[in-house]
Amino acid sequence: MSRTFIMIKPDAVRNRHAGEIIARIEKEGFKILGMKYVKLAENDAKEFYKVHAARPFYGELCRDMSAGPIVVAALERENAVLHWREVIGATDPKEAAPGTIRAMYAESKGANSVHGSDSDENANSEITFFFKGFELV
Ligand code: DAT
Ligand code: MG
Repeated sequence: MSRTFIMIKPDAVRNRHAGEIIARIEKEGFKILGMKYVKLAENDAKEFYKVHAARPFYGELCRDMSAGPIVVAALERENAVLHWREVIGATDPKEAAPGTIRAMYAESKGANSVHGSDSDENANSEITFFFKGFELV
């Protein structure tokens, strides 16, 4: 068993897809260790996405990610990181495979509905960013 960290981004919450995405989490066999509904300040988004600080879209990304409420969750499953990346699809919804969350719901490469950790190491640090130990059940 391994863990991943996921976010339902502001565009998906605004477009009322949060419930369908949570249903997909359950259908894909993930155990929900922790989940909450929060709104990031722009500085929180800057800290979370600091690995992308040098990329041209960093400012827009941090503004978009703090523009409205999000759902954050720590999930457990066999191969959690890889499986969730398969379920969400490519970063750009135009390149995302049919049936993936981004193909179904994303508006654009920036407003792409969901986040998923890219490694076990980053999953653990992203979970720690949002959750205290007692919030993981
Ligand atoms: P992913 O979310 O698929 O792991 P990433 O880590 O490369 O993608 O980038 C983080 C987020 O930044 C991504 O979900 C949306 C945004 N982003 C990435 N590339 C972008 C681009 N070329 N233009 C606008 N936003 C972009
Ligand atoms: Mg990434």
